[in-house]
Amino acid sequence: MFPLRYASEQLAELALPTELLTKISIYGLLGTMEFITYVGLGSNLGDRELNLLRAVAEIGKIPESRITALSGFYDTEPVGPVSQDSFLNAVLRLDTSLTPYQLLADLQRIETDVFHRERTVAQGPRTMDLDLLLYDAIVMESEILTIPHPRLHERRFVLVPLAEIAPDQIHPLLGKTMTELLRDLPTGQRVTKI
Ligand code: PH2
Ligand code: MG
Ligand code: MG
Repeated sequence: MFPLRYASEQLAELALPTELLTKISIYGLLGTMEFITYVGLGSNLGDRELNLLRAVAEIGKIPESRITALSGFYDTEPVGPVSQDSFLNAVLRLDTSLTPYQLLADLQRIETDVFHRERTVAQGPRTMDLDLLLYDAIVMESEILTIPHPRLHERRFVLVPLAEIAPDQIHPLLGKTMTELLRDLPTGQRVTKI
């Protein structure tokens, strides 16, 4: 399903960008390294609010990581090719010393083991979707992970909660803040704070 689960950690590390490897080795020498990441949460199956709260609690248990901000919860119109129920979306900030691949593995473990998520319809209904949106100022693209999240800047259901907790955060590829990206979005895509 996800090769990461079976790949050795060394192999996964090889695909990390030089910028991050440099930072890891320098901070490794100093004995501290922490990266600011943002994770998007979404649910449109079952008790959506309970699902989001549960996901926050589970993310709080990820090793070497701590939640340092949490947005409000937003009821959002479904976006994309699949006709489905409204989502509840939120974004949290996670300070971590895990690498992007380690963090991705933990997020996928929560989706699968805690929420028994079934990956049947692409972009379809799900009990829990956890997306790694931003990892520090890193830009990377591999088969299993693209950072920043490739559709982040087009989605009001991501940008509204992200701009709530990180208004001045710069998108490392587009060079604009989250507030600016949100301002640039065409109207539409209903997003309502609950
Ligand atoms: N996730 C999708 C597809 N469409 N629409 C909303 N409003 N919120 C989501 O989280 C969402 C979506 C696939 O990841
Ligand atoms: Mg998603
Ligand atoms: Mg996802």
